[in-house]
Amino acid sequence: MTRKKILVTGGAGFIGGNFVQYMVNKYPHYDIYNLDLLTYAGDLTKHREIENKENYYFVNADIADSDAIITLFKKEKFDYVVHFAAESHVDRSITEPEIFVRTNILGTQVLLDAAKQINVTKFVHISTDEVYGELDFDPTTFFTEETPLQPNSPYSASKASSDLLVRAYHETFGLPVNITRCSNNYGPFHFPEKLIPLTISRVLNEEKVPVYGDGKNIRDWLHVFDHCAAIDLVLHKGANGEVYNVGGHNERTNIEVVKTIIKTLGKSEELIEFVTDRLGHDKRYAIDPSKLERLGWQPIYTFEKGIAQTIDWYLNNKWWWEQIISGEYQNYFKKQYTLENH
Ligand code: NAD
Ligand code: TDX
Repeated sequence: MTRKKILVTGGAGFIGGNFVQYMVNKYPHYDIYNLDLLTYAGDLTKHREIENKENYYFVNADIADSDAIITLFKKEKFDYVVHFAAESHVDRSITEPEIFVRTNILGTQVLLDAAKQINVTKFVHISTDEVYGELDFDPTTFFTEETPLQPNSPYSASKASSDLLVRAYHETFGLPVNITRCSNNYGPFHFPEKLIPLTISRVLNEEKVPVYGDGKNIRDWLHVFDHCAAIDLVLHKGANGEVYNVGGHNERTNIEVVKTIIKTLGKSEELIEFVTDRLGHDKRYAIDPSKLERLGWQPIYTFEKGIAQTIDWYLNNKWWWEQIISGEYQNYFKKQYTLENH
């Protein structure tokens, strides 16, 4: 089999990290390069089981540093780029939008330019369903690939901007690209600022769980392992220039998610604390993934199976998340929330 070089950006984060592990294990004849700046969201301890494998490499770099990126691309001549690196937390984009513009927009443009210069075989850009804006609560409506982009937060606006740049590099320069737009991921190594790992870690520590507004906003939950399989398929089989939506068929209100976690862990619902709503809080996301299903993808995880596996993972891997919530994260949490008992 032909040896390939694959650059994964943001491979020290949640989804990129799972994807790096999936690819290193599945394709021993591919060299997987994990490029990451190691911001607050990136950590390499998650890779202790693969870090000594012969087909795994780590590069510490900033995707917005064009000199470093061009030099690296010219040296390594990557075949494929799978681009996850981003500022990814909506709440942080409300308080610090500037870094979202730099990393998500400028960083993507720098990577596209470098990919164009070395003629990569494929550039897969990992985007989000949030670029489509929000749906109302009518359960028969879904985001399709044709839904207009109407991002509502600085985060989703920066992701939509990067999607448009990816499209433009395909239309203008013929760069072979795909864009994937997925729903909310969950699973191992999910950073505990996001709803599911925040709830699991706080419930395990008997701390209050902040639920925004009335808790009735709906998200569609996609297990990260199903997402990795989807990206693998798009990387190898996606038609150039196409967008693929990735969704889990698992819509839940936030309060249902929180109550499920509390019940599974045998704790009291008194831990729930309704707090001030997020500004511009999108009501509902839901995906029509039929285009990707036609390419050959089906999710394996129901929400019930996935959340049980995820809770088990957090119970068995306290070494990972306890080190994270004991550091700088404490300052973030205090700034973000005004709960009585934290
Ligand atoms: P994450 O925040 O867990 O990880 C992001 C990674 O990018 C971190 O390792 C960080 O160090 C790295 N990074 C940040 N800025 C960088 C820079 N300038 N240069 C190099 N590396 C940098 O994010 P995630 O949840 O794994 O999301 C990955 C991608 O998937 C993002 O593009 C996000 O928009 C998209 N996405 C995420 C979800 C989700 O539910 N988490 C859903 C839809 C789409
Ligand atoms: O403390 C909280 N309380 C709460 O009620 C947090 C952190 C969140 N929420 C709500 C807000 C959302 O309706 O839970 C829902 C999920 O919130 P997040 O985990 O912050 O995810 P979301 O804003 O939906 O965005 C996620 O999915 C799409 C990822 O963070 C994005 O990167 C991705 O693009």
